[in-house]
Amino acid sequence: MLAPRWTTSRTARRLDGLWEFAFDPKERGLIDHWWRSPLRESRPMPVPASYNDLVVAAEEREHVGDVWYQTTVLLPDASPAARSVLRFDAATHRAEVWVDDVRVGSHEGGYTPFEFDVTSLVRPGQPFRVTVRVNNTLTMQSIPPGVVDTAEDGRRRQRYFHDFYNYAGLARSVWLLSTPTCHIADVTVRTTIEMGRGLVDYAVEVAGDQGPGDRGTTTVVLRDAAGVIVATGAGRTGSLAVAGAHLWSPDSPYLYTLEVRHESAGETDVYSLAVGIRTVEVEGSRLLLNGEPIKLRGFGMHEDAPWRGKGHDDARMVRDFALMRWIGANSFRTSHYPYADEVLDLADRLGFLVIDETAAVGLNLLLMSDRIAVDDTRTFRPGGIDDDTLAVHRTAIRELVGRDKNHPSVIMWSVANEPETTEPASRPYFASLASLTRDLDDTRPVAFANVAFATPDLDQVTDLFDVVLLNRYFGWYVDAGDLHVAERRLEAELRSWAATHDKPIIITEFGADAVAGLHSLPAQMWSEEFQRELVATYLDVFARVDAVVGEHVWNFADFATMQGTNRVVGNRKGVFTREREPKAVAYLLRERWSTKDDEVAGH
Ligand code: GCB
Repeated sequence: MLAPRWTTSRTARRLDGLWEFAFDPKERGLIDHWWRSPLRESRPMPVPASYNDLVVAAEEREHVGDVWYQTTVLLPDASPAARSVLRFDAATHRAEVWVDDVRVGSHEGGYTPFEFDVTSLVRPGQPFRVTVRVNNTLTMQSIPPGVVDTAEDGRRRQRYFHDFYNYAGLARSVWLLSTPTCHIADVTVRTTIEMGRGLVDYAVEVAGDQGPGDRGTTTVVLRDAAGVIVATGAGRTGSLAVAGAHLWSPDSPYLYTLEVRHESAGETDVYSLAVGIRTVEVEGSRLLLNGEPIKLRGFGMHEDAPWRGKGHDDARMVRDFALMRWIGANSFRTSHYPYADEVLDLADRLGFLVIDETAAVGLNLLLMSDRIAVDDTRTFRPGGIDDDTLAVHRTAIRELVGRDKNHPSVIMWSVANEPETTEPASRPYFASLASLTRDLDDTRPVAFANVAFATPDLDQVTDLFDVVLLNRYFGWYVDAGDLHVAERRLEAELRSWAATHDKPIIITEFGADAVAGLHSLPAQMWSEEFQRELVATYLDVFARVDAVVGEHVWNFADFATMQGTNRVVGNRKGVFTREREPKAVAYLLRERWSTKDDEVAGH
């Protein structure tokens, strides 16, 4: 799906701001047709933002079920729009949408965009009402999964198998887009390098034409960063050769612009997108970017901040990238869901290598069995993670790849975080996901982040994937506080992965909670000193194991979670606080990760 862009033939108007908002604890909205009139007893609510931390009542913050958003939109009198589209960058976790009294559609999944053609419902000069029912319920058939139980006092409670707060609402922009009737519906770009030349293969999908007789004409132009045309093409598919191409890399995130133009029956549509020419390959235990081995340094992250929750915020995003540069990181994982489009655009521009993850976190009924009562802790079974979940998971992958396939920063797909992969039934499940992802995109490695219990002797699925991603917590959840044992066990396990699989290994999580300002000598758990020592120990081990090609500290910043005895108002494994100030470990990482060259390049 194409990202919203202003071009000479398109407008892209954000409908962000204060919307009307109402909780629906008695589930009256659908029965009483709340979309048919202005929401009663509504309150203002900002879009984009999660609503949870903008209310003060606990039962509202923890509300399970529907909430309603509504706004009124006016098209200018002289609106040139031939086709109007209502687009939501995300609605967590599902949404149903009406324009005035007409239901225009629904969408499942909280972190990928969806849009509806509303041309026949909107008229220039006339206001129209947009009403959205957003539902935050997680079940075993949603991605991510969860269960709803009933407390002794009759309240519905949402339980889930993942460690970040279940923020909900319209956390990303809502748009009113206009395009010509016959329009460019999708563009796919793949880049290769052949004898010093960059090749940009493109495929354009057109929709809204007059039928088979009306092919129209499609032309493309590739411009360099100075705006100079370096290649042109004609037709809906083609290959553009760029002699002496500037390759995209973290050191030099060079972007070309591909301008696509489609003309048909007197209409012209224009769309342009950034293109980075680069290749990603796995060769034995090495990860290659443009044919050269690369090492990833960086973080697992979260879209998370005070008040806004998961609401996208350009200011927070810019600060996060500035801190990543300051510390010498070159990479991050979109743990544990697809991030806002804006984040990947900036990663393209600033040269970060992204492991792009679906929202499939918590496909593991054992992990939270101390906190969530499930009768049967086998994960893969009817009623557990089953064929219905698989269908939703496959759609989540299609939507992720569909949205992010053209980003040079995206170098790998992660189909899940810490799923159960020791049950034999996990194998067909993951075989289906691995082959789907490769069918959709055979230019990037496919992986998933492995959980501590699924050691090489027990794991059933790693051979189906290209890279081994490991989340490990020796010295924290196991051998708590003992870094000597942690060091030995970590090294032994990494060597055993390297011996059993000839694949690159990336440690996608390692870390320790530290409450900022808590100190202890000798270092003890929860202090800044202990976090620093644990991270230093791990980095030393990684440097000794050749197959390790990446280290992502968990986590970039402290973040909100559900309440629990092992969480101090959220997860404190951040290298930065939730307010994005450094803890002691940040200076250690900056020292280890910053090289002279980086400093010269202004990293
Ligand atoms: C993990 C999870 C991550 C948690 C982290 C922790 O393994 O992947 O979501 O936040 O551990 O801190 O427990």
